[in-house]
Amino acid sequence: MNYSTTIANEHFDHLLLNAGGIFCESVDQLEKIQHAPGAGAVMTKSATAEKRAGNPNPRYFTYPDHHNTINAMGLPNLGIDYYLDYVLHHQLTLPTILSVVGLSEEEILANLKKIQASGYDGLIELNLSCPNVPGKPQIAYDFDTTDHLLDRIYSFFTGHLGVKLPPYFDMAHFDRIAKILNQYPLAYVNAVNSVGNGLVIDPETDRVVLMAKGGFGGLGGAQIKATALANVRALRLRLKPEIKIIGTGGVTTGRDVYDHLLCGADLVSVGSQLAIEGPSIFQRLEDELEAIFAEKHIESLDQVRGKLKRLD
Ligand code: RRO
Repeated sequence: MNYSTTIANEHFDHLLLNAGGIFCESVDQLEKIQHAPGAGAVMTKSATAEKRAGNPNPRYFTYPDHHNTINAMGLPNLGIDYYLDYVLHHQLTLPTILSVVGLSEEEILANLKKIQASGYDGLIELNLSCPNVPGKPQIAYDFDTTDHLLDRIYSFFTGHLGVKLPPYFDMAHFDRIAKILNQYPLAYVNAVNSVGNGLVIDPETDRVVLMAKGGFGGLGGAQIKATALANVRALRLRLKPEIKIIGTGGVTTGRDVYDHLLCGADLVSVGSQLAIEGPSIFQRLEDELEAIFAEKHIESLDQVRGKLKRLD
């Protein structure tokens, strides 16, 4: 299959990439994705202005079923200068997306100003949905704040920006966020971040499995697939066509990638299952996707992308 896909000025030869937070904190990890067969792009860990240690351990838990996770990492990262240096000065094999975040509006704006001043011309992802910093709400659940922030950003910013969104659960919220995003020249949206503030209990000890936040954390893996697909689909039906979509959530098989495509995803990222299996997962998923295309006699991505069928 020809997987050729374009977002803004970036060209992708494969559809899959690592989801934010997974295999992307250090250059060593990032390089493993750069060289993973079947990978189409690399996402860096969301960077704050200064490096952060994150929340105390345990802060990441894989369910015994090996397909689901909960995390309260708390934004551990090596700081914007580290990741900016990586995308500017390393020999990158794949298109690489520089993810940024901030603990305040001013920090976000300062990070974007720094990136713009550096001359970096690649894709940037603004994480509006980190669920795990104690006392800091997920920005994109506050529609007015999101609109105001994007307005401030686009008063000076000329780069290629995408936004990482939290999952929405109400049709009125899909309408509201799409209307806001459609006002801006965004390159893409990435839907979805982990499903915030779930709670997992260890049946042997009757305790939570994460140290921070009393055990509350972001859910990932197979359990969030239906929520992720709903968000990709709902956004694709509402966003202007220039805004592309990275589908994230619940990908453990080639069929899951196929379903994200049906809902309208341009690229698909893999989080929990990448952490479980390692970077060899990209080739497995692409091979499984190829098998589905062969079985259905599909010859081009256009026959699948956004082509979900309704019953009426
Ligand atoms: O670092 C984290 O705790 C984290 C982040 Br920034 C995010 O965007 N999503 C997530 O599940 N964890």
